[in-house]
Amino acid sequence: MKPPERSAGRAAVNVVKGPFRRYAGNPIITAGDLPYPANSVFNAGAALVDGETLLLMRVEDRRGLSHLTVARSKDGRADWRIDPAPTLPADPDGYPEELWGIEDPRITWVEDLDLYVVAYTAYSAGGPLVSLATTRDFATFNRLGPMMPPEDKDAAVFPVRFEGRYAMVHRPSPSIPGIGAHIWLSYSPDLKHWGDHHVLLAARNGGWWDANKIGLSPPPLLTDEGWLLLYHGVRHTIAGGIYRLGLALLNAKDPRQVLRRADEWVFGPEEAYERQGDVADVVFPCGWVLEGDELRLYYGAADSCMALATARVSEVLDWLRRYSSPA
Ligand code: BMA
Repeated sequence: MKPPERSAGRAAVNVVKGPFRRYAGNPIITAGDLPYPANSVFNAGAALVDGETLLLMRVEDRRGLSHLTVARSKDGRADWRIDPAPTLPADPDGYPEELWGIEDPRITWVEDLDLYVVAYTAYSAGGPLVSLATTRDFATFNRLGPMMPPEDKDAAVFPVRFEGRYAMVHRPSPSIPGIGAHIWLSYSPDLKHWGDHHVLLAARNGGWWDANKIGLSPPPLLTDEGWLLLYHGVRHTIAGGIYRLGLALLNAKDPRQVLRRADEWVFGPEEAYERQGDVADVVFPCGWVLEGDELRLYYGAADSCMALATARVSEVLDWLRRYSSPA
């Protein structure tokens, strides 16, 4: 029997080609592309605004604290125009929960508000928590303040209401060892007061790729088959964590019902820019945009730079059907 081919990384061995294809020009934005000094740029939220792709990027400055900065591109791939100074700096004087910066924004266009709602992590003295802000133009923002106490991250609001209530996905982290960090779903009549909390998707146990700690990646996307959920799972190894991505599908009318969840990860760190950086082996998307049939997934790579992968929604749904059984 022929021995398996050797390769330098894990990429070439037993690869299942998933629906997401990396853009050949990756990474699309690095710290060197910013018009001011910074350590890294990663984990951007994304939206289509005035016919262009807008990224609200997490920029880590040279103190180690993060703020958010806008980049715009006509084709969502190249020729990014980046704001000359931080677009949304942390405001620890007005909002003490932003003491150590703001991170990982997820953008949702909420039709009945006629506004974008940005869910982001505010790094407070008590730990990271979920804050919301609204904007129409990504130049001025209206902070709604902290929504969930620490530790809680990886939040996004749904674009529609369910029986009159807003809904938000988020990920509280229990401090008790052995209790996993699961994805939760909460409801609000006014975007401010949240309750009716449910576990939406639980981290698996033992040796699974998504054991112990999972979190939402971009905001849920409505498809013909339900809400498509892309989430990250963290596998803890002796060498550190590996951040990979998995897929699930939620009922369109009642997102508490999980219709499907794939067993295998659909995308993980393979390329050098994903495997080496400030934090090795991380792919971390906070935004995707759908233009025509093309789904563009924007992800932070190795907590250092921004990268892009594209797919067709139909291929993503086919893959999910193939690698899951109905819940
Ligand atoms: C998570 C978040 C992300 C980060 C990832 C990998 O907990 O803090 O911002 O990209 O870890 O370091």
